[in-house]
Amino acid sequence: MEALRSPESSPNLRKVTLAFPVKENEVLLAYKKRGFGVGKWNGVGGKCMENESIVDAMIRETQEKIGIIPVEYMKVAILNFYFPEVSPDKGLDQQASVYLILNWEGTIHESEEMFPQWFNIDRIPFSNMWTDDNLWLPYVLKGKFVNADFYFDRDQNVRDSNIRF
Ligand code: 6U4
Repeated sequence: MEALRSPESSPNLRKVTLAFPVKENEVLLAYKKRGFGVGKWNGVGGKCMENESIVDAMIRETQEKIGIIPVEYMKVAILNFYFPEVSPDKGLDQQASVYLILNWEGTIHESEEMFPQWFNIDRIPFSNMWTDDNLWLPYVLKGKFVNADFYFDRDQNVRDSNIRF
């Protein structure tokens, strides 16, 4: 059996962001209309550009994808996603920095890439999300910081994980 790639063996994980606006007992998810993760509800985000800080990428991606500028936010997780059955050349292995957005400017709207919708935190549509999400999102919404590694099979389901709270 092939060895799993690990943080040590994949030092150059692509940096991506995931952000979740929250208010009272609701969280905003966005439906991915195209690209990687198409058809899934997810946080808002995307790839960091070269020489861009992670916070700047989170703010830019949130503005591009749902129209708002985060002004108050907190980092709540660092998640390493590995796709050992896909060639590393495809660049799918990635490290997501996850934020809750507590306050923002502007009005939430749909973009070409994402359709946003508020969900009660007790009714998150985990069956239409990445399969790792129910292993960490409930915890970060309760205020825990999560560090985790997730390994996916070729159907994009979690086949192994290592979660640290
Ligand atoms: P472009 O090139 O603009 O289409 P971009 O939108 O920047 O790409 P993309 O489509 O590669 O990024 O998607 C990366 C996004 O997908 C990031 O926000 C992280 C998220 N993502 C990837 N794997 C995930 C996983 N297993 N669980 C999860 N989010 C994941 O919750």
